[in-house]
Amino acid sequence: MSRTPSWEEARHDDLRARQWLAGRADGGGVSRQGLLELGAAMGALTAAAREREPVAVAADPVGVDPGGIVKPLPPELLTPLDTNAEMRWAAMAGQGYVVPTDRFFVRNHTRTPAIDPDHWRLSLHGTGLRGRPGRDRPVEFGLADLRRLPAERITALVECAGNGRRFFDTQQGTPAPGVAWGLGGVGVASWTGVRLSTVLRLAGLTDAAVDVMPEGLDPAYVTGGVDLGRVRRPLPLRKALDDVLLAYAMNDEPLPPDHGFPVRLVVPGWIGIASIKWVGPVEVSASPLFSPWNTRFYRMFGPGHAADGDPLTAQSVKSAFELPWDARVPASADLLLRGRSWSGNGPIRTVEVDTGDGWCPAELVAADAGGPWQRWTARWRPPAPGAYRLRARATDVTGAGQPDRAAPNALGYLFDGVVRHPVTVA
Ligand SMILES: Nc1nc2c(c(=O)[nH]1)N[C@H]1C(S)=C(S)[C@@H](COP(=O)(O)O)O[C@H]1N2
Ligand SMILES: [Mo]
Repeated sequence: MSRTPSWEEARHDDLRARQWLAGRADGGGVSRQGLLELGAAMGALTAAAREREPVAVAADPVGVDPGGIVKPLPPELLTPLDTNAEMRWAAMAGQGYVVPTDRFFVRNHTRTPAIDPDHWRLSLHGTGLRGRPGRDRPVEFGLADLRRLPAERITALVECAGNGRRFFDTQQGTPAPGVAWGLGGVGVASWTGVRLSTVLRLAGLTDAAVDVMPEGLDPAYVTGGVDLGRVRRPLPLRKALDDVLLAYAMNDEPLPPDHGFPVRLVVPGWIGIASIKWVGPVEVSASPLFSPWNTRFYRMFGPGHAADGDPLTAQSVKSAFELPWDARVPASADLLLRGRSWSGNGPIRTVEVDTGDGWCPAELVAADAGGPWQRWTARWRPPAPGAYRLRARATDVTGAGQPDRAAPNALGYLFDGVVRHPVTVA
């Protein structure tokens, strides 16, 4: 599979945000004023988060129960977090390369919609398609139409840009608003579907097209008193024509409701929000597009960043042990620690583990080389009963690694610090 360099996502985001600020990009329904007001509200919120004070505006429906998720949430597999559910890393012990669907994390801005597959349509429209812009009816595909097109199966990682956000607070004392993910806002699955490029070409893509914006059919997202409309985010045409899939199956079963039934995007290598679930309308535009999800959110704000925020780069390097948080393990036993590491820049090259007496190389599972994440093992014989902090850190092919302390940013994205995993030897 080809891989679009990660800088391309950053460059595209930055360009579109600047065009939007200059009034030269279309946002499909959200006014610039509305977003600026939200920006002020978010500013108050992030300031308050730094001060640890409650404020009147809420960034996310904090405390909302995950009743909008359809699948069961057994506590040994998933932990509810507001409208979302986080995978428990202990639930990956003994599993294969992919995350079984029953424990794959769920990130819902609102709730999982019930969609009737017989009436569902993928509906493409916009000035980047052949025909008289604005006057022609959209080009539609039903589920059966998509299934008749050439199918492709890929193994791809989906990770929320806020994965690891909790550790900005618990390890570094710089809390950020938003979903307080540990390390379980990530998963790898196999995805089957049709290439977005195939559908775009059938719909009459022209040379004038520059951006493609898929939109979810879940309820509109309201935050800080502003209705931002449906979840959507533009992709540059180059990425849309590269390796993006319109997936209708996950781990060889029909896509489950929580993961985008009947059809979602899978955008390999890009942050999770790019992989729009429950996709319905797709705008194909000859002019640049923006959405709140690449201007107001999913940018780096705060000290050391531009006033309008810097674009997110690729997902950061992370490592996780397949152990319960505060695991209890027997003393004087030989343990085989297992874990996984991953990076948005590309494959992992090395992993090291520290159980308390220095960094030692972990053994990489050879079969995973070059894939979206890397399994590893490390032997440990706990010397004595007591409390331990296990650490793992990885380096990817670009040389990016994991610092002891992640650089904070106002919205708590791209945590890359080494996580201290508590273990009690009894
Ligand atoms: N329509 C829609 N698509 C969406 C979202 C959403 O709330 N609505 N959440 C996004 C985010 S932020 C992430 S991280 C991924 C999560 O995919 P998953 O729930 O299948 O794990 O879906 C993305 N696609
Ligand atoms: Mo996300």
